[in-house]
Amino acid sequence: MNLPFEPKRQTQDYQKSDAAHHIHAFVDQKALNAEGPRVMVRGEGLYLWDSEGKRYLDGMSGLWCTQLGYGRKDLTAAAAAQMDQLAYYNMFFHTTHPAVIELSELLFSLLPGHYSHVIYTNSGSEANEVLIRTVRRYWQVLGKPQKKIMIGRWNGYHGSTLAASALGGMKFMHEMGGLIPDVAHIDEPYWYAQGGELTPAEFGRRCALQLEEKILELGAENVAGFIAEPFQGAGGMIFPPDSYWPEIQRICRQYDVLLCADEVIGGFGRTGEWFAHQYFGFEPDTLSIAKGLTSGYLPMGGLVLSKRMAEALVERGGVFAHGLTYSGHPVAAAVALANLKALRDEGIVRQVKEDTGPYLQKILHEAFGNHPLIGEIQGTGMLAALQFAEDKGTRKRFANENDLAWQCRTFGFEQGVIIRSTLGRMIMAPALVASRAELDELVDKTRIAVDRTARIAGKL
Ligand code: PXG
Repeated sequence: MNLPFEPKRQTQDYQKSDAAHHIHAFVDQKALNAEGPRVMVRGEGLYLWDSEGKRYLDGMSGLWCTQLGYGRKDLTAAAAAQMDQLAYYNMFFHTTHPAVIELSELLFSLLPGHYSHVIYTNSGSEANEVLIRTVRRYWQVLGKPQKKIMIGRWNGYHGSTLAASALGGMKFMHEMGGLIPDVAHIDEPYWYAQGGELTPAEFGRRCALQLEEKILELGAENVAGFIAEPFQGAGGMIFPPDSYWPEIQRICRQYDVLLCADEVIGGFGRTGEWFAHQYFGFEPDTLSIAKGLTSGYLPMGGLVLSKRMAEALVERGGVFAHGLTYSGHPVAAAVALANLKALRDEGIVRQVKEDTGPYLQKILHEAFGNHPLIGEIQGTGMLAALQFAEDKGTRKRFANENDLAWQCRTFGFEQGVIIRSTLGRMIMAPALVASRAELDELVDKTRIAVDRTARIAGKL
């Protein structure tokens, strides 16, 4: 075994105990128990090692979150120092603490000037739970308590808790445990799959106009907000056509509907801008954040509010009936602060925008621009999606695209690279600190996995 450490136990021993105690995310647990999960034991930079000593280039930043990669000693040190000084306190009953204050000062120095306040949570799901109550409270304070309905999108993802999954548009999630009242959905702007004969620009506008139709159907006086990811992440790393966001913004403003951007994946430099809405050029009223806020080193999320909303809630709202034990947790805040400092002071976000991001997109286009299996490449910064196509001319997708993508992901693992599959799309979101050499390795290994998949699909 070629390990930079001694695993404490045998892989099968871990797997047996894992099967005895865990229900894993989004998987048939019985099938997983039969197969046995990979046991990940160490991370350094962009690399992970499993308990068998196999090394992987992590092309997904964990779950889109390790902006700085693994093993950053400055983050470890920040956590240890904060634990020594004040391991826990809270923001209840008229108290606060320096760690959370310093984090917020830095956070708002990185955000556009029209945001001022944040409600911290432990996760992205919680950020979106808080969103629903906060948006409704805002309209109550403005004397419009009937404005309660949230509009989301089919195939959007906003988390796994009850209300967050209801905002999302994953029907198979709605079927497990139900929806909540006062939530509606419109179509996703997935041109490749659903655009038909329309140009991307026409399709983008058509999808945006669905929002207007839905608002008119429900009555603008009843609609509180529209929530969407600037680009869909879990739904397949889908970028909307350029015509989409300007039209969505116009509609939200016209009907006095809050525009709520879920920046859980897009935030903290992923696109080469600090936040994805800046990349797409629109101005949301709220931002849901998590993941890259701490580079995933500790759980932390939040709901960022515009000055306009915060002013109404603070000056006219009275008691805000909400609070989480771990909101603004000092250790998570100290790690987030160290993380954001590193992203800023080491010029990492700028590097993604000016150097490594364009480089990744260039080598992807070289490797897959004419690939027989790939119909479209989307991406920017440290983000990319490869769309499988059975017929590139007509954009026909494979009937078994899900199986093919899963197979491609498995080939990737065999090759020592972790890429994510969704319905017919392969996704990459490597750490923002990836070097050109690591990006070369990511694309080279992905190419081998995609070629093997193309052979199975009869395309090579
Ligand atoms: N919003 C968005 C846009 C997300 O992507 C959440 C909210 C929920 O965050 P928490 O912290 O509660 O998980 C997410 C999470 C995947 C994948 O495979 C994506 C997520 C989580 C796990 C897996 O693409 N996104």
